[in-house]
Amino acid sequence: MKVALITGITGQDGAYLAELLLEKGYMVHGVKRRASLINTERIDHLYQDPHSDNVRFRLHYGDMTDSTNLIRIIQETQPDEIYNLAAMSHVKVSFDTPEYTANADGIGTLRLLEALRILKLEKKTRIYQASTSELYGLVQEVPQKETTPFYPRSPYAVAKLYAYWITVNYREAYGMYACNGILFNHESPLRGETFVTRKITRGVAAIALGLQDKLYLGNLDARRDWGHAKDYVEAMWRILQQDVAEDYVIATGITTPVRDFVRMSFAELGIEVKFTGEGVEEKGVIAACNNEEYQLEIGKEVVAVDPRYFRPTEVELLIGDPTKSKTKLGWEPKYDLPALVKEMVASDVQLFRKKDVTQWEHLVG
Ligand code: NDP
Ligand code: GDR
Repeated sequence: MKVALITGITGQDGAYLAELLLEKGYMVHGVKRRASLINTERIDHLYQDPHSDNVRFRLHYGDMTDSTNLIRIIQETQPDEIYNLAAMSHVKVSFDTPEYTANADGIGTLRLLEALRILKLEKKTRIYQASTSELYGLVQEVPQKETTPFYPRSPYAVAKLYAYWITVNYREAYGMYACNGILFNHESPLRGETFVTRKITRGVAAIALGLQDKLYLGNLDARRDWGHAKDYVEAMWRILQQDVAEDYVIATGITTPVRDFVRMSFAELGIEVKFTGEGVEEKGVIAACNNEEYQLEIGKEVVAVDPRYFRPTEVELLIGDPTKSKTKLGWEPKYDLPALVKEMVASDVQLFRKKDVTQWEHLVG
């Protein structure tokens, strides 16, 4: 039985990847942080009673900022594959916590690589590093591919740049099977509520159900290449199954402005939203509502711009070229953007129907 260790198992990708690896027959170990509230909601359905036989899913307390802890977990679990998904992953928040972000996202990756050397596992254990399209930052070339120069635009992206290169360096210096997946934005119903897609689908569901008045957003012009997390974790696994360790771009090749994601999400519920005005004055108003269930007045303002959500330096355009991953990994996404939007909106409508959400402002980011 193959053994995998996933850092960041409680996150969006960690949950989908754990599910995939369990389906493939792996023993899955995950690193989770101690938190004052339970933070395993995304993986609770995978929990197995440790007292039962043939347990294939185990969690270990740990943190990317704690070397000795990482060494001990790796020593205990002796993984064939490590997927390093743990990170302070919010670009805007990284401007508020730049030093911590560098420590967890940048040096954290070094800690894992060094742990493998210390434990003499550099030839046994394959390691996947969660690199990101944020490395491309200020546009140098489109579509962005493996050879496109990097120009990071946030403390998060700079930390991930270090992680990218230290992964390449350990591969070249010590012959380790260490790879970067340069993944473009990927979303799902499990996406954190403060990333723009989930913020939109939650907001749209809450507005339609009369639980929220308006959705406040930042830069509506930003364009992203959005895929589904379920497709992207399949690519992570494939990256570690090759004969030769290499880095890959994972993307759909289609880019869409944030504004269109808003339109598509409302349209999913039969609500047409029109945008008027420019810059911070831009607003989204109800132009039509073809669903009798939602009592929305024509002309009602449901989207507004709040400069609080602007970033000091922005990444305006991301569009990936997945040719290498399609050719060499045989990877092909199953979801397109309309299917993703459909699933996310339906899931949020269902969530709001199930529970009363009153405290909501603290989630908006
Ligand atoms: P999430 O933010 O959903 O999950 C991040 C995970 O990392 C959580 O499990 C979190 O734990 C954990 N974590 C954060 N800090 C630490 C730490 N110091 N020590 C241990 N664990 C920590 O991210 P995603 O699942 O969306 O992304 C997975 C990885 O892929 C991240 O590294 C991200 O930067 C990268 N990435 C994501 C993309 C995307 O579009 N989703 C695109 C490209 C790269 P907790 O639950 O306790 O907060
Ligand atoms: P991103 O994702 O920064 O691309 O990083 P996010 O969804 O946060 O932003 C995408 C774009 O939308 C614009 N935007 C807003 N963003 C947020 N969060 N909230 C808003 O209200 C809002 N309004 C407009 C942003 O300015 C941006 O241009 C994600 C993370 O998952 C990273 O970890 C990962 O590396 C990259 O994707 C690829």
